[in-house]
Amino acid sequence: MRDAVTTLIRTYDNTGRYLDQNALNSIKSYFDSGLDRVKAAAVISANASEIVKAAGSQLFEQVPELIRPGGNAYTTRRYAACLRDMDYYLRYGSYALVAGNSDVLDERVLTGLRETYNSLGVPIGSTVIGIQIMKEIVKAKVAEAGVTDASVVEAPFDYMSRELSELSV
Ligand SMILES: CCC1=C(C)/C(=C/C2=NC(=C\c3[nH]c(/C=C4\NC(=O)[C@H](C)[C@H]4CC)c(C)c3CCC(=O)O)/C(CCC(=O)O)=C2C)NC1=O
Repeated sequence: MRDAVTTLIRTYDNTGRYLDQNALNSIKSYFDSGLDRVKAAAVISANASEIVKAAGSQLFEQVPELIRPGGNAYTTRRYAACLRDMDYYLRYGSYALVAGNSDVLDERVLTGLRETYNSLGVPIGSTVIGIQIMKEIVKAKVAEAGVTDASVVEAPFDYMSRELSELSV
């Protein structure tokens, strides 16, 4: 599991180079956004269950067939599994936010996920809608908490969405 700094150092060490201007700029932007990323993670931690619940309600409002008979989130067990998955995306998203790097998402969340979802008939498009709804809720809460550039919270949610929807099996 790596963060922005260890990833960069690994890249430069692999070719025996000193950190150049590009590297230093990217480290600087990691530190410059650090306080905002930590604040955002604190907002997520303090509001996690509320965020997941709100995102679930919005998702089922937007795609009501998910919770109708025949829908993938129909039955209490599958409804709960869906919200649990949303909670995973939120929690690991907060780790990636702090790390400034998506490595933890690849390692702990995304590997093999498409295959699992496909074999269980979990709709990936709707899952991505859920992740995006969660991103918007987090952005609003983070902005309320005084983070001026709420765009820092986008990266992990967009990464999960992209990887889930585009990686071919
Ligand atoms: C930490 C990393 C991690 C992830 C990401 C994870 C996902 C994950 N989601 C699963 C199931 C599931 N996932 C969903 C999710 C949904 N259904 C919908 O219609 C919605 C679109 C969506 C919610 C947004 C559902 C309903 C199931 C149960 C499917 C079934 O058993 O039929 C399963 C199968 C095993 C199980 O039911 O627990 C896994 C492994 N597990 C992990 O350990």
